[in-house]
Amino acid sequence: MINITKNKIERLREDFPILSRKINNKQLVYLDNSATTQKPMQVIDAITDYYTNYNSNVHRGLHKLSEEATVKFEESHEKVADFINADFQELIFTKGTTESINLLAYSLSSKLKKGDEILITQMEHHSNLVPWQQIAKSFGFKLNYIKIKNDGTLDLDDIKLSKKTKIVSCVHTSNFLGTINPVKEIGKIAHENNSLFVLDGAQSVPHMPIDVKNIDCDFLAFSSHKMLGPMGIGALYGKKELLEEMEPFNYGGDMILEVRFDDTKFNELPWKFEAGTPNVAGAIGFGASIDYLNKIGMENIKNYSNELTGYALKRLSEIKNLEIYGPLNPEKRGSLISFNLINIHPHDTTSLLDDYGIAVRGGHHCVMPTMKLMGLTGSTRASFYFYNTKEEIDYLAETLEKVKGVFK
Ligand code: 7TS
Repeated sequence: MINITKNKIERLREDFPILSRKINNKQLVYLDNSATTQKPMQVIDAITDYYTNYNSNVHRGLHKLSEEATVKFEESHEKVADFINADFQELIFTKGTTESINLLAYSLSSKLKKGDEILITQMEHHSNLVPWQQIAKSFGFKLNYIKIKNDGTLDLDDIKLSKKTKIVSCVHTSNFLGTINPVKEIGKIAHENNSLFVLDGAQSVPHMPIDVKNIDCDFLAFSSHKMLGPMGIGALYGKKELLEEMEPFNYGGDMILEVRFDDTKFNELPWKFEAGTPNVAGAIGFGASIDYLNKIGMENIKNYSNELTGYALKRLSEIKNLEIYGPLNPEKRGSLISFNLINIHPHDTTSLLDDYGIAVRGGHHCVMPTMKLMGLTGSTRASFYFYNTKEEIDYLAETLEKVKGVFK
């Protein structure tokens, strides 16, 4: 395990060639890690190695290449499952968080009755809102929301459950407010009501140690590309007994044990939920990203992330006419800060920062209802990972003063 010091970061940054790029003749300062993280050479090399040396389909060939690809593919499954303390059969590869939640929403819809209720929060990413909203519309379920308080945390006194509430689904770390929700507490409340508890871990799994058994969530969705791995692959964790009872979402090859003209016997977990040729290169890259994160240690990543976020909160709150959204305690927020410069459109702030080589995201961050609730149309968001430095945050703060100067 590596304790993250300034020297160590410099060495780690050498694994990420893109971080030495120049943008507009300026050194790139990449602060858009909530959208996607950069990839180290170890991940890029693992993918290249697969395509160069053992490209083949999995679970079907009896030849050497297919055997090698299958072993590596299944090893990646194992690594990702271990990473969140899940069992091998409980970890399904999907395209990412969005597909994981769609899989769940559609598969669970057959277990619910008309009039049943689903409870989510007012701070969900569209991925954990639209799928529930649309199945509610299609099948006659009711969608309810836990309110947000003025400080950007959830109002736990507002959790209204009834016998009809069958699912509670909640974001772990908000991608806009940064709020880290008390998920163990929410899960306990859900379980006392016999509701299933679903967790959107897209912004938490990359930044802190996650133990699904300790949290006691029934399902957890996350994406590889937000934790050093490739795009187009992610995971859905589900408790074995629940996955066993659920209907598959996709039907086709690889998810079957036996097919007759009149019926089909499905494959065992996790393959029952992985129909068709999977994203083998993606899976192998995902496995390599897990190796890389384990080498640094998730506890180290979490501690450094708190330190960096605390520093950024301090530097940004020194800027006059800059409004920060979400909790101001770095222990209670993930590694991201959404803000606006008063009277300056976030798109202007974001594109002026780009002129200085700073990559941040500006816009509605896929949380349109939350923005509307707060009377906003958008924000600028700086989001960090362990390869970012305090010097980069200083540069962001100095450049924001320059942006303000442009509009004087
Ligand atoms: N849930 C949360 C909390 C997210 O932040 C995101 C992506 C998703 C779900 C969807 O993940 P995907 O990998 O399936 O797309 N969030 C963002 C973001 O904040 N900026 O770009 C993507």
